[in-house]
Amino acid sequence: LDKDDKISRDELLQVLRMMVGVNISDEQLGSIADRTIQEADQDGDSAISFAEFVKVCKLLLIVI
Ligand SMILES: [Ca+2]
Repeated sequence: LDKDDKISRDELLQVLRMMVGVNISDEQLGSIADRTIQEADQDGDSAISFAEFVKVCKLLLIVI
């Protein structure tokens, strides 16, 4: 993660990869990332702040 206090789609992909492990395709991971950003991005900047990331984690319990 870089230092801008936001999680971009690429960074979210890295985090998701760590969370779900290797038994998921890049395509699936990408669609999960798109979906979680869409659902969790509250201010519309297409990046996830920490507060939004907390929401992402809750969503992931449903998505995965
Ligand atoms: Ca945002």
